Amino acid sequence: MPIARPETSDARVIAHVDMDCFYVQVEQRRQPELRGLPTAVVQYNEWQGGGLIAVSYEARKCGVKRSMRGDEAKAACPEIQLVQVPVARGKADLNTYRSAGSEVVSILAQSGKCERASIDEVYLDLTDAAESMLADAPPESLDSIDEEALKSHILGMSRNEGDDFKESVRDWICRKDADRRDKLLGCGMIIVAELRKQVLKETEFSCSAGIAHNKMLAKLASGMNKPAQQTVVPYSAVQELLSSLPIKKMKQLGGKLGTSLQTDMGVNTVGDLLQFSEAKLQEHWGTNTGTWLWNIARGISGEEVQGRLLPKSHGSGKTFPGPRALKSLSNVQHWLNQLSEELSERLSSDLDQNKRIASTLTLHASAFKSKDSDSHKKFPSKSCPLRYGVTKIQEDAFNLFQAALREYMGPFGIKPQGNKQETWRITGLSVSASKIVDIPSGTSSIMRYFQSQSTVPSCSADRCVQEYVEITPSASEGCSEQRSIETQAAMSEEDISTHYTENIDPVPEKFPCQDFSCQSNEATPFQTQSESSKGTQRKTQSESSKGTQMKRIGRKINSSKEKSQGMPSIVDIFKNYIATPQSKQETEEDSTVPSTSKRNNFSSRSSHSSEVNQEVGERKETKWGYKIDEIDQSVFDELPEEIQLELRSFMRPNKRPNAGKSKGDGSASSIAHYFPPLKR
Ligand code: DCP
Repeated sequence: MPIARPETSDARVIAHVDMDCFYVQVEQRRQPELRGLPTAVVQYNEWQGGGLIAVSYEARKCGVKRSMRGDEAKAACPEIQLVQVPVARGKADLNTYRSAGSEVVSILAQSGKCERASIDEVYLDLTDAAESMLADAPPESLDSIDEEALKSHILGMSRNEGDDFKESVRDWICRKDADRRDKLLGCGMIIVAELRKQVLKETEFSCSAGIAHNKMLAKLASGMNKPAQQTVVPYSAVQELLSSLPIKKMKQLGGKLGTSLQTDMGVNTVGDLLQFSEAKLQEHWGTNTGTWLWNIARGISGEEVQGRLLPKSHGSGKTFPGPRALKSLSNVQHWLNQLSEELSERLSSDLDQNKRIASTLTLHASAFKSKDSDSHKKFPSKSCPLRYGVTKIQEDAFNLFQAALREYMGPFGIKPQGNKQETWRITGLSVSASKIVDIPSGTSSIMRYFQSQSTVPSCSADRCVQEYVEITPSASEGCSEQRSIETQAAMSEEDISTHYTENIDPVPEKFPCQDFSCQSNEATPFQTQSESSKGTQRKTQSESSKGTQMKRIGRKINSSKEKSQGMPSIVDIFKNYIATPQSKQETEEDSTVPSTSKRNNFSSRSSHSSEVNQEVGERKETKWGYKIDEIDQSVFDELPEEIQLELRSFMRPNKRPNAGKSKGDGSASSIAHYFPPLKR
């Protein structure tokens, strides 16, 4: 079936740049003696050598995979070098990797509109740069074309046997009869090759790239030839690429919707979708999803590259799988304090470096109850206006938790069932700060800004605590006189369990390591294209003097010592201000998936893992089920998209209150009904 050809004037040049085995490269830069050796980065626990989260290409050649544990990797490749993820506050500290990613972004951002898509992925809109090149110095006019560009893989490029690869690429780039789209892609190839070389030179990191006319195709292409290579998708190659592309490999089709397309409609490749009319797809999947499917079958995607270099939110999370689940209020508070401290640090540095301020604090947790038919009930997420200062964040986070727990446990809290009381277990905690905006310049306006953000509280923190203590059995454990002893006891238990229980499951083990920073979809004044082209770190003189002022403020905000000494700080502005928890659950519970979905590979891993979990768990606590599907999704928001999608599809097997309804029902046709929206 012929593909509808969009207007030539729509031709854009989009690149997706993806770092190769990123954490490994960061560690190899830190320890150059590891370069060229089979290397893997592992989780910080020691159970079976820790879970692998990044594997070098040398190690991959020996059969080492990310799903393995350290011991397995050693068995497969005895000479493998295992490097532990840095740890801070009892959890993985990703700051090194995050900063390394920022180094790359600041180089790439100089070439055009740049969107930081995850910790190691960037989209670039190079249309303007390619058009300028085509106008001023088209490839055929160049004396020579860079070797790196000549090593590009061009999908669908015909080559006679014996032809020199690079010569063929040169001919393709310099074809006089090429259409404008291909000419622009040729320019894009040269620009991206140059950028990749620059990244390598300045950061020592290699990366791979995909170059195409839209984000979707560029992303597909970047993973096709790794490491350190680039792949181009000319318009003429789109149909062939998609015709053989398994449906689940397509972005956003890795989960339930993809499975349902396979089982309900016999669609195995993206190309198979071409047999259905738009109306038919809409009839089956609703208006928006139907149109979206019709478009992707033709390689059409209108998604713009967002000018966004800074994260949209900051967060810190940790999971407590299996027997490590938290069971006392004091233990929860201990971990919330750690997470809040990290969050506060990141907020201060954002304020310091970027002059940005966040206004909403959100608490997410995942939990299960000991004996409840309603055990799938989700632990509600709660938000309140954010108050700066580590102790305030800790306080508010704990209050939010208690309010959420009260809601989760229901009006009675304790439900006598036989002689046993119902209790709760927390398997994941995270705190995040969102609604980040640039602050007005100057200290006084910052103060005004904060004052204007204050709202009248509807629920006092004390009341929340009080109510909570009244209703839950575990709350009694949180009484102040017991707290310190309990915390110590609980902590030593956590330490002990680390040796054999942490990260038993191959998937959730990633989460403790994934303290996250969500990415913004909204450009800020720091993120406009013109600003981007000046580089992320560049500031005008007046901006840097503002920066100095902000540094002072940032320090004040972060200093609880100063606060205790009674020095004025922004924190004091909020002294009469109390957190108002608001449930966020509804907005986050919008995923609707087809009922016909079957378990995917991850699901089978899950069931296996649960068994392992249970087995190991029984050694310590016995009988606590581990509900992996309730782990907070935001914890891994920083991971590459396809991994997020894969994990989401695995983690949300039961969330479909209205399954079936949306099918054939145009009114329930939003794509958001089929999978959770990416917070990007
Ligand atoms: N990561 C993680 N847990 C996962 C997947 C990834 O912590 N389950 C981290 C480690 C990776 C980084 O994110 O280095 C980027 O993930 P990618 O999927 O891009 O994989 P790599 O960059 O490691 O390898 P590749 O060269 O295949 O992209």
